[in-house]
This record gives sequence, structure tokens and C-alpha cells, in this order.
Amino acid sequence: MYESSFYLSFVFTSLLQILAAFGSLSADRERHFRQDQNQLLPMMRGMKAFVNIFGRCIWTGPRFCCNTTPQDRNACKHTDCLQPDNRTMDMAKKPLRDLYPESEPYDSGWLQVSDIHKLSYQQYGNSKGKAAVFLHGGPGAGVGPCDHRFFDPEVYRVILFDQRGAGKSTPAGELKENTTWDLVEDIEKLRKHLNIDRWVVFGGSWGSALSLAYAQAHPSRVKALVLRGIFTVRRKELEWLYEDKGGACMVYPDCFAAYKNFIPHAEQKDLLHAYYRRLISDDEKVRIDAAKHYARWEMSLGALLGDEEGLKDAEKDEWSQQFSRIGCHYFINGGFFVSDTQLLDNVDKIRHIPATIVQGRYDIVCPTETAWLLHKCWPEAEFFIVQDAGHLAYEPGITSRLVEAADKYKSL
Ligand code: STX
Repeated sequence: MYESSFYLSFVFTSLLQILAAFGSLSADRERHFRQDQNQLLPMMRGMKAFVNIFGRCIWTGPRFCCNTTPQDRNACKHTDCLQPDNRTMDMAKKPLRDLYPESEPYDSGWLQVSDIHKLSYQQYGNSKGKAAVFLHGGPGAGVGPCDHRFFDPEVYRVILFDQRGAGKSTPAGELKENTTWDLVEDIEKLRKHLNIDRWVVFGGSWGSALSLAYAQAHPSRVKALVLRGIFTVRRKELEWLYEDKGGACMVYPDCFAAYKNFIPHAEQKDLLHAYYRRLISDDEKVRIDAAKHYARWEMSLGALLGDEEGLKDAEKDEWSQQFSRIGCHYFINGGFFVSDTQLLDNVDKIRHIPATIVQGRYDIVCPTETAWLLHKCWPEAEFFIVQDAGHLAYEPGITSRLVEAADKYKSL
């Protein structure tokens, strides 16, 4: 008797949960249809709800606590149930924020920063507004056409620039006089050139490493930091991404095979150096071939559901060389840091600065451990792990958190 009423109530709650799951799918549908690739998400969520409900009940008994709202999960008393920290788990049910509309720069210019390097920059938004600087990834990736769209154009004066050798900056792909500390001083030169006293600093991936390096060197110039897909150029992060040592290669063995097998067997123990030797070859064909293999590999890992635009960039002769040559040059030099953990060790210098850290749970380029370590040594910074995202700033959950963070700091 007890058993049959238990199973009846169990079947009833299961049905209710299925209905609730499909109800929330239709609410979710509109925002997730914004990008074609996200048509998959509602379906995946439906399947996940189904597996959670039946799988758990059949295999482990009726335990719904891990799959309900964060509040319910906190109330859960099952000791064998995961109890993730709500503050770090982005299960936000509110509608996702989208980018601000496209706009044209109100000003474009060049800044000569050394005998050989000249930087290209653009300014967007409100020329009398609050200054924010965007630090792009790679290094060597250059700025993209939507990078200004995280910022409210009514409020912000947004500065985008291509770092040494990247994007439109000249000479393209140049490695001489090109180190992290050159870039840090370039940011200062640009700030002074544009008559800006203090600004919001926004950077993802390599841009997060550069933002940390800049803020630690010039903390008084930084009003707030918005950091995404955290990268600190530790040996462990580089081996995860570029070597055959049990990291990204285990998640994407298909893509890794092409990257690894481009290098002869005898040199495969140190792929980063093997690529570097080819990327600085005098033979242009060797350089371009290596650049495309290197860039294809990294671009195949970008987004949870694939990054078509990144893969197109990887096929471009100039872009792939800028991205691969500059990246390799920085990485074989350990990012030009004095120690493996310099950026984490010096967080105390910037802990007083308001900051937001946004990390995609399934970021294969810059795995979540680094963001977690940063969060641990910087508990004052807001920290979000977006559950359904990889590395890219343009995955919906990541974009939303970044736009919210930029909005949050517009009153500073
Ligand atoms: N490189 C990380 C990085 O900054 C280790 C990066 N990776 N891919 C990108 O940036 C783009 C998708 C922005 C090109």
C-alpha cells in the first residue's frame, strides 16, 4: 500500500516535471533562437530533463534536488547530492541580455608606440562618456566587428585597439619589440593620447591576462575590470591547450589529430616549439601552412556548439599568421612573466577594484580551473560560471553576463 501510493505520487510528480520542463522550454525558446546554433539548446535541455527525471529515479531513486532551482538545491538535505555554490553557478532564469546595436566608430586613428610599431584604434559611443577600453584575445587576434557592443553607447566612450602586430596594427605579425610589458605600456600611451584619466578595462581570454597585467601595473588608472574566459599563461594552461598531455586533446581528439600530425613524429613532444620554428620560417608557404593548422586547432575549440566565424578566420593567410605567430611567441616565452603564477600572485594589488569574472563551464581553450583560482584569491570580485557555454564572448549566456557587468560599472 505504502509502495503503490509512493509510485503513484512519483509518476504524478514526474509528469508535472515533464510539463514544467516543456513549459520553460517555450519561454526559453525565443532567446535561444537568436542564433541558429542555439536551436539545439532547448532540445538538449528537454532531453536532459527527461534523463534527469527517469534516469535518477530508475538508477538512484527519486532525487530531484540537483535539477531544480538553486534555492531548492540549497534546501536539499541529501548528503550525497552535489551542493554547488549558488553564487558561482549561473542558472539565472531571467531573460538573457543581448548586445547593444551595431554602430560606427565616431573616431579612428593611429598611434606610433615604438620605432617600428603603430597601433590602429577606434572610438565608439558617446565621445563625452565614461571611458572603457577593450583588450582583445589571442594575443594576435585583433578586435572584432562586435566588440564595442557590450557597452551602452549613450553612456560609454568605448576604445578598441589592435595590439602590436595584430589586426590592422603594423607591421602585421611582427614579433620584435612585442612583449606583455610593451602592450601594458601601449595601453598607458593610448590612455594619455586620448586624454583619459581612468577607465573601465574589459578583456577576455588573452585579453583577461593583459587586463590583469595592466591593472596590476597601473591600478590607479582602472575603475573596474570585466574579465571573461580567464587565462594566466601558466605552463599548465599552455600544456592543456597545445600539447599532447591529456588536456583539450582528450575532448577534441579529432581536431587535435590534424594539429599534431602536421608536425613530424620526432618533434611531437613539444608541439608549441615545433610550431614556432615553422611560424618564423623564411619560407612563406611553411609559415602559412603551420599558421592555418595552429589556428584551426584553437578555433575548433571556441564555442560549446562550434565557432564558424573563427574557423573562417583560421583559413585567412594574414589573420592565421598574426594569430599563430604572436600567440606562439608569447607562449614559448611564458607570457614574459617573471613566474608561472605572477598574475595570480599579484591579485592583492587590485583587490580593491570592482570586478566581474565571467567563465563558461565548458571553456576548452581556457578551462575553468584558472577562473576558479582567480576567484579564490579575489573573493570580492563577482564570479559567474555560465553553465551552457564554452570560451567565446558571443555565446548567449556569456554575452548576457558581460553586458550586465558593463552596465553595472557605467555609473563609476
Ligand atoms: N589563446 C587564448 C585567446 O586569447 C590561448 C583566444 N583564443 N581564441 C581567441 O582568443 C579568439 C576566439 C578571440 C580568436
